[in-house]
Amino acid sequence: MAILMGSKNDWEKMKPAADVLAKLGVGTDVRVISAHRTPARHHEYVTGAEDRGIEIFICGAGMAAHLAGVTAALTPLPVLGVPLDGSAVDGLDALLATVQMPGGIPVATFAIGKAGAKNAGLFAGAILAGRDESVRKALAEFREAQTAGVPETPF
Ligand code: RP5
Repeated sequence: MAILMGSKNDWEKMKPAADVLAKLGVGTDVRVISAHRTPARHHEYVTGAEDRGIEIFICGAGMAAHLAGVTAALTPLPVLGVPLDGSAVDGLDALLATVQMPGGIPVATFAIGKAGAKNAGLFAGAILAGRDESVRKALAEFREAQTAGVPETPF
């Protein structure tokens, strides 16, 4: 599982993806790779990923967020895009840049920011759960614990 982000400044917002995958027992390779600032690193990492056993990409970026889309252009593997806030328009730019892919190059786009990162991690786990019994069990336990942690009243 690869978790890519456009800047080291994105890590705090992308960490929930790594945290939830750790809870599911799924290892992650976390990298700072920018479609704009490090295009050669991006190309090399993504095109060699399948041979290194990467099955899914989670890509988080802010502003003109092309990281997920360009990653999807370079690989047939599933790409989960997380638009990040922090810009002058609070992530709306990243949301549109991530979600508005042309037909033929799919990116599954999640909510802006930390909630999107967490859900991308859970969604990646759900993909793996189709063939991995231990991830399936861990996901069920996560849901049970989450439900049990919701109080019946706010007092
Ligand atoms: C994007 O530009 C990054 O994903 C980040 O969210 C944003 C700003 O990057 P920094 O200037 O903080 O490095 O490429």
